[in-house]
Amino acid sequence: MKTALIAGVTGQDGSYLAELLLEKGYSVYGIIRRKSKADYGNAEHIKDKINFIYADMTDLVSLVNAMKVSQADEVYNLAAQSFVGTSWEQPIATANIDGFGVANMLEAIRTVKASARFYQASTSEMFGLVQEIPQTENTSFYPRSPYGVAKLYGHWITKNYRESYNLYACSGILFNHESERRGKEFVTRKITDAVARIKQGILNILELGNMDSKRDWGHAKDYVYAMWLMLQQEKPDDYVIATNETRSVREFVETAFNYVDIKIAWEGSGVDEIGRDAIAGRTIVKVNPKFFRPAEVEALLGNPAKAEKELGWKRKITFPELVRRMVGNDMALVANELNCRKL
Ligand code: NAP
Ligand code: G4F
Repeated sequence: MKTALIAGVTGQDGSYLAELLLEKGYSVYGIIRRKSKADYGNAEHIKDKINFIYADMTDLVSLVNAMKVSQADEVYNLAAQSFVGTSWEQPIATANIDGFGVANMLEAIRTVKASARFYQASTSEMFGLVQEIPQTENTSFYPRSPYGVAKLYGHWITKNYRESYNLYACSGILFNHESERRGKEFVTRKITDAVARIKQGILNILELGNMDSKRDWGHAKDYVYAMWLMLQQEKPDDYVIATNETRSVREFVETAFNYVDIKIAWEGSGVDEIGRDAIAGRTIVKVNPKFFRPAEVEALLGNPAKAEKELGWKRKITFPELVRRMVGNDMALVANELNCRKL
């Protein structure tokens, strides 16, 4: 039986990865942060199957302990301050967790069990102001947020430890991936939650920032499988994981409302753009500049050809299916919330 240690097990990806590894018969250890009230986040439903270890990416001693206790064969670092917007409000914390935290984990592996295989959650945010379209493993980086800059350090220190110490260390350069478990601060879940609330009459308007922004959106369940594949190869390497399709935030809004039979009619432009319910006529989407970012990543499009060829990875869940699942899930959650209010 193999043993895995997942940092970030309470997050979106960590919970899907834990499910995958448990299905494969792994003994799974998960890093959890001490909070005033115990909170297993997205891993609540599998909490009895995971061996939790209290640790923090900013605390080397706790990561050394996590390695000693777990004796993990595979270590997945999915822990991060993962919201780009917050990285301007907490640039130093973001650097400490998303950047130096990776060095802490690599040092813990190197000193406790150098034979362990390591996965680092790198990101398409590192491409930022994109230098070519589509982006591949060879595209130059140009991060546009404190988050992107911190992640770039994590990416390079992973490569450096591979080259310096011959560690089996890989980075997955993952493009946006979403799911029913996505935090509501991210644009996709913010939209699907609002669609469900507007449809069920408890919200009037969805307020968004830059609707021209384009992303390459996949489903998290497909993407955690790629993480596992990366650690099963003969040699460690870095891979882009993406769908090779890009859509604007506006298209995501249209698709999501379409699943609850609301067609959007757009009017105006820039900060004055609004979206009306084409039948009822009322405004249900508008722009609020408070959601604009100090520097934006305008468009991302990833080419996963290397992962498809070398790992045999292929995404299964299409964009319409991703949106359908997220809207369906939020419709059910909101209906449940309304039922509870009536009781
Ligand atoms: P997420 O849902 O925000 O999960 C982040 C996880 O990190 C949570 O378990 C969180 O624990 C943990 N964490 C935060 N700070 C920590 C610290 N100081 N010490 C230990 N754990 C800490 O993020 P996700 O969407 O699953 O993403 C997983 C990873 O992939 C992240 O590194 C993210 O930056 C990266 N990534 C994500 C995407 C995407 O589109 N989802 C794309 C590329 C890369 P709490 O529950 O205690 O907060
Ligand atoms: O959903 P987002 O916040 O995701 P973003 O910034 O692309 O970051 C996510 O993907 C990265 C991979 O590229 C990960 F590394 C990172 O951890 C995270 O998972 O924003 C997507 C786009 C942005 O251009 C943003 O400006 O949507 C735009 N947007 C427009 N209105 C909005 C909003 N974003 C948010 N969060 N909220 C809005 O109201």
